[in-house]
Amino acid sequence: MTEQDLVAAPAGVPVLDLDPFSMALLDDPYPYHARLREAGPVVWMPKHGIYVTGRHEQVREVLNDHEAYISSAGVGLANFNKEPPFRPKSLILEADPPDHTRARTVLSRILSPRSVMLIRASFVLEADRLLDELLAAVQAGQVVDGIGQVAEAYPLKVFPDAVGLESQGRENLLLYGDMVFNAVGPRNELLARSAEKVQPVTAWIMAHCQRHMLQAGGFGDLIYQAADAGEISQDEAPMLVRSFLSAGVDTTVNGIGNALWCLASHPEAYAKLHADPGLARTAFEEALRFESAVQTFFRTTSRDVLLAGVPIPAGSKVLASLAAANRDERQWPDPERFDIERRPTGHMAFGSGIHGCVGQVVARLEGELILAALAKRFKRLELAGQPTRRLNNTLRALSSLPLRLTPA
Ligand code: OVV
Repeated sequence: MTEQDLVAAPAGVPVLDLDPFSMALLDDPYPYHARLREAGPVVWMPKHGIYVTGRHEQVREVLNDHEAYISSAGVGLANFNKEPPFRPKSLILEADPPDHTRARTVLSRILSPRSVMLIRASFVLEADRLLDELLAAVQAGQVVDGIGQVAEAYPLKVFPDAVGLESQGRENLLLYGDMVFNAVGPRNELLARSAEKVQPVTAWIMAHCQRHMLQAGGFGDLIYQAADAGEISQDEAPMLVRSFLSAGVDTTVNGIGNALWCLASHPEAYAKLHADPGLARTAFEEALRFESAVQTFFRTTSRDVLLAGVPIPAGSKVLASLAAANRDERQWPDPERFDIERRPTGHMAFGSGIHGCVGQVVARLEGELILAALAKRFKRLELAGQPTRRLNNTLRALSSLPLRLTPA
């Protein structure tokens, strides 16, 4: 008998006896998402002793009521009030107001639309440089791997450059992201496998959060300047740089990778994008809705709450499926259709509320620029073989995406 078996099913809540973190459901989550939405506005999963919601209205409600649904007890399955966190808690992700507010204020300013305008030109230059290289490779007859050569290559160049990180060792950012996002799930095989490499990778990350490792004027240095100004303490600065390095790369890599997969599997959508590269921004947005890079986050109830009339006791873990909400037929007309002319305002891929992605201006910039650069150079983008998945407890990720590209 496991600990989970002891958690009795609460009365009046539909029960769904599934493990959303099993390999099978991570590999193909959409039939499970449909069952989740259908079963009710909130369901009980005995396997992990959690409440789960996959409808847009309730996901939005959970994320927007940060007093009832707190983050300081962790945004994964683990309840930090009962077990120690796997790493020192993030000062922004795993915090509630008022602690959260100070960190958020600093990061919001560093990643604001105004400040991102200053890096736009360099992001444009790099997208063009990378895609010119890709065009040359295609003209030389190569099949392209959309993940390695585009989805990983571009964010791994522009984002760490913007943070002010050295070029050496950036592959650690992908390994660290894989680990941090696996740690949002249960202690399953996936977490065990990514945690095997935890020590050297964490050591590299933490070393690169130090001030002397960060180029003056970059996002990392700007955090230390905020500490100099007394907005945060000197001890908090490296921890906030860690947030950039945790959340800033694997997310955009998979956002872009998934967008390429969507376009490769919907030729009519790519044809539209090629005809009008100005659609790049909404195409990226629709890909975020359709194949959300970050699939889920948890909250913990701070008190007894009612969600869609369902009573949830204090101290419960609530799983919000951003990805299921993004295909909720109650919210979206024809949700299973990938339509780059849809304006999917209100999608949950960046979350919502006070914890909504603070880097979304940068993420959208990367997605827009890489898709526009691609659309301008190639008239067709097709699958050249079976893509392979990289299973992760939280990320929807591919490890390879063979593409046949036809120059315009
Ligand atoms: C995985 C993740 C998402 C968002 C923020 C952070 C981590 C953080 O470390 O602050």
